Amino acid sequence: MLIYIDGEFLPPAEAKVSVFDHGLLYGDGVFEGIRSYNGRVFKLDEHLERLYDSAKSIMLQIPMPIATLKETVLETLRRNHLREAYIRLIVTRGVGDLGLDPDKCPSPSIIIIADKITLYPQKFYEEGLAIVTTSIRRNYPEAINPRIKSLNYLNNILAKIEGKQAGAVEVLMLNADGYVAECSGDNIFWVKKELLVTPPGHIGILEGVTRNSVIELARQAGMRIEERVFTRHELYIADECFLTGTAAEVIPVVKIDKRVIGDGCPGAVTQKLIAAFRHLANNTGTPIYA
Ligand code: PXG
Repeated sequence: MLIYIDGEFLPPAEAKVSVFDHGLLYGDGVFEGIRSYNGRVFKLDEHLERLYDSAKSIMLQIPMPIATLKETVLETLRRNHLREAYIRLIVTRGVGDLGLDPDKCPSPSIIIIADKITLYPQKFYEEGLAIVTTSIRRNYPEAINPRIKSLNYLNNILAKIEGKQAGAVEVLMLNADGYVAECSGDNIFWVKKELLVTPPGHIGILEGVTRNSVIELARQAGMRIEERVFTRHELYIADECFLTGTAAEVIPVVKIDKRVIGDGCPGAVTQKLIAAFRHLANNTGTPIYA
């Protein structure tokens, strides 16, 4: 495996960052998780745009134009002879001193790791997930905006830990006001009587690339879709529920806090969107090997 780090392609044992990197010291940096399917990178421009937006929001200047970074992601995949891959793109604040001051970090680091993808068990897609609500609230947007995909993921990790203790694969997070926000690493949707609903960006969620693709697919299929605020009550009484994320794609949810959703099986709308998403992912994207 070859990892891109600041202009070089290095084997894992040599791909190292300094203990003074503020990405390590403070979680000061941004990242993206990207997939390639069938030799093409899915929604690469959208992921890159979100990376540069996240960086801009934290006043981190990515030391490479977007077009060059795009080409470097593709080159990393080529050097690793990958067609189906999970790509982790990371930009850290870089090396500074032990203080917080980001101005003492003159050169941000860019890291690209491309590896084979580990898929979730097929069983999850056929039978659906049981999720639970965590007591850990999603970050308050005026503290750390969840729209920033930063290296500071402790909010999500604490939620994940609680979910695992309850035996759940994913965990539902509410925002500080008690409205449904998202899961630890996935966005959430529900369906009732032909209407598809997902929380709006402003309540404090990561606006997922998969989420946005699913909204577009649903619109193309002529579905009615609303981005609006809702409570868990509406989830409990929904006909269907599913999650979206780069790793999970579209995955059904059949139980939330021990309430059975709909008839307890992945619903028709969910199944239709799973198929539509797979078709899109396998037939679009930036070619790795032109
Ligand atoms: N919400 C959060 C909080 C996320 O971290 C998503 C939604 C889905 O966004 P995309 O753009 O992927 O559709 C994410 C992204 C993992 C893992 O290993 C997952 C994410 C990030 C880092 C690791 O499961 N999810």
